[in-house]
Parts: sequence; structure tokens; C-alpha cells
Amino acid sequence: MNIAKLKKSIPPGLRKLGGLFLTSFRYAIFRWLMPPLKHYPLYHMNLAEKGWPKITAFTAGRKYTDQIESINCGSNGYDDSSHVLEDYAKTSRPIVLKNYIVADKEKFCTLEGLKGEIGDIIGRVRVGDYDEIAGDPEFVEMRVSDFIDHLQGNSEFPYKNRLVEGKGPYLASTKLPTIAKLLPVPSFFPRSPDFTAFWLGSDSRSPLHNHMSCDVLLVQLVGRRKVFLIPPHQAPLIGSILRDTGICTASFDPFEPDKEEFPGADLVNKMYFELDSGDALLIPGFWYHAIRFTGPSFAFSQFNANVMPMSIGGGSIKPWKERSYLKGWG
Ligand SMILES: O=C(O)CCC(=O)C(=O)O
Repeated sequence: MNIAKLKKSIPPGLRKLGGLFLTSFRYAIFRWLMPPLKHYPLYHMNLAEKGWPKITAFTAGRKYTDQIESINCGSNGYDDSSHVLEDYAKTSRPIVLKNYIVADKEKFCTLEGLKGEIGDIIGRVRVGDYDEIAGDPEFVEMRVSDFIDHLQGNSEFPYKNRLVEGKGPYLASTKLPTIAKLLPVPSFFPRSPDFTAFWLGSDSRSPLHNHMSCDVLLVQLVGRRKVFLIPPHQAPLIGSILRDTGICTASFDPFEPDKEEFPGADLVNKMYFELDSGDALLIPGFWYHAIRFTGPSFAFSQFNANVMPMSIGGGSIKPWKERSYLKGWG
């Protein structure tokens, strides 16, 4: 009996059920087997080999002003913004959405509200020269409510002797699932709190780097944040090196460019924005970004790390539409 005949002999209801089972099976394989594979070097060689030329051709062909484009979400906040973010991510263009967060501002956008939500957690706070040794910072552990007390000016930082001039203590890249699941997620990002990292500190910074395996949405909740973006095609001008399989760091500092070390500094196309509480910035995959802020500041980043950046074939996170990692990669 051939396959077509066999299929026809199965009652339609059972066939539908079988189809559903196969799709779910495929989805489970994608979700549970593919993520570990993402760390397989060949996947990343493929990403680097195929991704860089495609992205840099996109960005080199475009004209930039020094400002990042911005639009205002208005009174509905993030409600209508997923499609805008998706359009920009697909074409590797950064965008700021002003007033992205409008609801629950007292909970997430005030230090007092945060204390109530996450005060009991023990956090790992970056100290020392953390932006000089990206990827391998020193930490101290403390209760988040004690750290917030310090940020509010109510107490001294207990490990003051471990700090370096100009670099305040930084509770950086921290997972906070209890609040992550209450925050909005663009439709093409995973819903899981595992893909949300929080950033709480005062007078802190993150050095120039990019993410090759995802787009990033950086959302400001408390205080402000200064961001420089540099398009991927300018990697040769900024001392970029591959830090690990998914990240490049760069030694150029857009906030204080060293023209001796980087004679091409004037050619670097630095795009700037100062995020205010409630604003969101889409940083498409491969785009370099550096962050600084003065005073207390709290933000979160979401990563669509299940897939590759939208502009090189990453797809929506929908069970029936999952794309395999290598689809479309020749
Ligand atoms: O806000 C920060 O300090 C760093 C954010 C960032 O670089 C990221 O999410 O990739």
C-alpha cells in the first residue's frame, strides 16, 4: 500500500489528531533540542559567515543621522507596537518607542515599588573595573532592598572599598522572573522570563558590544539611560573582537572616544538617545551598543534568543510557525 492510500484510509478526525501530534512533536524538538545546539560552534560559524555580510550590506547602504528614530506610543503604551518593532527588526533599523510602558508605573518605575516587588531577593552586584573586563566582572552579594536603600541615598554602599572611580555598583544582567512575567513582550519574542535581564544601579555603564544571535529590546523603567548605537558595518573602526559564540565586544568608547587609539573615530557613525522612564529601544542583532547613566536607573532587556535576528531569518515565536535554526541558510 502506498503512503497516499494509507493516508486516505485513516478517518479525517484521526488524521487531524495525528497532524496535531506531529506538529507538537516537531515543536517540542525545536524548543528542547535546538537551544542546546545553538551553542554548537558550527551553528555560530554559519551565523558569522552568513550573517555578517548580509547585515553589513543592509546597514552600509543606508544613510544615518546621529539620532535614533523615535515614535510615541501614546496613551495605549505597548499595545499596538509589536508590529512596528517587528518591521524595524526585520530591516535591521533601531527605533525608540516613547511611552512604551504606561500601566503599573508605580510598581516598576519607582524604587519604592521595586522594593516591594523584589526587595527580598539576594542579588549579585558588579563592583570593580567591570566595564574593562567585560564578561568577567567581580561581584558582591546583597539583598536587593539594601541595594535600593543605597540607591535612594539612605545608606552607604557596604563594599565601598571595592568600587572604582566613576563606576557605581551595578546589579546587572539579573533574572527576576517574578516581575519579568508581568511585563509586556513583543509578539516575536519568547514569553519566557529566561529571556529577560534586569539592570539596576547608579552611575554605572556597559561597554560597547553586540549580540549576534538575537534582537534586543531595552526598556527603561526608573531614571534615565544614555545609549550610543553603532551600525554593524563599522566593526573594523571600533576594535571589535568575538567575545564568545554570540557576542562581540569593542574597545572603542563612544562616550569618550580615544582618537589616538582610533584614528578613524570621526568616521564612526554614533547614534545617540537618552531613554526616559517608560521608553523602549529596539537594538537589532549585530548592532553595537554602549550604555551609561548617572543617578539611580533601572531597566530590562528582552532577547529573542530562541531564534536569530529577524533581519537574517529569525521568525515569530508561534508554535506552528517556528523556523528551524538553519532554514534559509543555504
Ligand atoms: O543597560 C545596560 O547596562 C546594558 C544593556 C545591554 O547592553 C543589553 O541588554 O544588551
